[in-house]
Amino acid sequence: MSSIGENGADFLVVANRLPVDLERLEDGTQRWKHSPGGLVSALEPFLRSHSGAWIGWPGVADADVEAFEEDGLQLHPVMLSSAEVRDYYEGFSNGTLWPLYHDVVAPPAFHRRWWNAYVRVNQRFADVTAKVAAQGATVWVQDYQLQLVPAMLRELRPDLRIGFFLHIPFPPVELFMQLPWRTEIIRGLLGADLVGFHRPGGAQNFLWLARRLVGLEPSRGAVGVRTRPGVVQVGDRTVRVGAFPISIDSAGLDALARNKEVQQHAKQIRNDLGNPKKILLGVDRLDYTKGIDVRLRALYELIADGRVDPGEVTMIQLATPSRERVDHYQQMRGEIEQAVGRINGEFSTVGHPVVHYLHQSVDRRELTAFMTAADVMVVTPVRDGMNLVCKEYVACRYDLGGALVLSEFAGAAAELTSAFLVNPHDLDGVKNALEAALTLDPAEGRRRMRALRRQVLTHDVDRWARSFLDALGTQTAV
Ligand code: GDG
Repeated sequence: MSSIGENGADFLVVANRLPVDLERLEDGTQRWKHSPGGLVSALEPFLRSHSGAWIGWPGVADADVEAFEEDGLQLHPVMLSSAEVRDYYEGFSNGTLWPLYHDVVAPPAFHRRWWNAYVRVNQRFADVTAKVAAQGATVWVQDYQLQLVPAMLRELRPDLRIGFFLHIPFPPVELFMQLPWRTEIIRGLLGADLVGFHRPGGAQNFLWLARRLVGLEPSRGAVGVRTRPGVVQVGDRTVRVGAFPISIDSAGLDALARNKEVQQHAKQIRNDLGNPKKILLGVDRLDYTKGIDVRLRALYELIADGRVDPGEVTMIQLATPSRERVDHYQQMRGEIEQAVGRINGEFSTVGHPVVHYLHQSVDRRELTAFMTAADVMVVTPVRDGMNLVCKEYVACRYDLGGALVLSEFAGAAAELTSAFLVNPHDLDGVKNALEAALTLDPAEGRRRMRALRRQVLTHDVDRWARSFLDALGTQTAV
């Protein structure tokens, strides 16, 4: 680790979180630890292989830390006070935008104090970026926490090339229109040269809103905003809009799954579980959008109906702790733990619980071993921008074993059409798909997995980043 020199960076990622978390230890010292999450998993392999800077919050309130360099990557921490963590992060980002953008599966709350903090923090991110970017640099702003940054940054640094990518769904117009600050958000995003979404539907929603909220309101001072497919004309500036489905480090994961120690560990896991006939696996941040309750309910009913033998089937549900101070998350955690308790209480025998529930995070090797051991991966979100877990499972199955049950409401469903696709609101449909996956003919399973792997191995995170940066017209980073 070393401090930063005077030269500005040519390629910058701006995200709510740094790819490392600051940890305060009990003895008063602090250290950096790699932080989990979809965004970090997706971008890290790409960024480390290029030279660049990352601007983000270190994950601890009131931590005023100097910029530093790690493995050739400049890290610029942005400070948040505890009130800002509450209002900008837990409040507006995760209590307003997250539920609103995920089809209001939980009711979004609208508070002016949260919004004001969101504006203030976005401005701080823009200010730090404006300071550390070299002349003409490319800046890639990430995700829903920072939707005002593109316009704020353009105001400060018109020389920069600015891209924005949204990692969560961009909602239907009728839902977005609920947001009291809808026009400000659209104007914020229009500060970018390129606005990217996972799915074409999100891009279309955005184009419609740009025309409706900015183009048709001359009283707000819009300078002739016009849209056509994939393009918004903002005065003399052209903003491109498109779909860029994110992916994973497919080859890296394939190689890790082939590793002898990981394979040994996968065998050990099956052994530790008492060699069940079938292992079901769920891996999610503990989030109400992920449909963990749906799969537990389906499993409960399948056992109660006598269609699944609890002596033969074991489920591992890994639920990584997430946003634990946000109300909906606390409530949902209680409900999920109750559902696990109900299945185990009614159907387990001593020493053989049906569901192994882990509210903790495990390291990448162990996660890969879980995926290699699992006969059926169950991914049932009620709404998910993409979902990387299902792609990771496919990348691990070099043996063409395993089966994937996947929600139609995950962005990944558009690519992974050989999975058992389910509507998570249709419990009977989920039960049927789980049963079909558990009793899958091995030849049919290999056929499906081969098709899934063809997609995932040829469409990896590097290709995603390159296609976004090509569309942004960047030569520096690729
Ligand atoms: C957002 C969008 C979009 C989970 N537990 C552990 C662990 N993980 C890793 C997974 C995966 C990542 O975290 C989760 O990514 P997802 O894509 O499934 O979900 P979100 O966190 O909600 O991500 C999502 C994504 O952004 C990227 O654009 O796909 O739709 O919601 O990589 O493997 N990793 C380790 N231990 C764990 O316990 N090591």
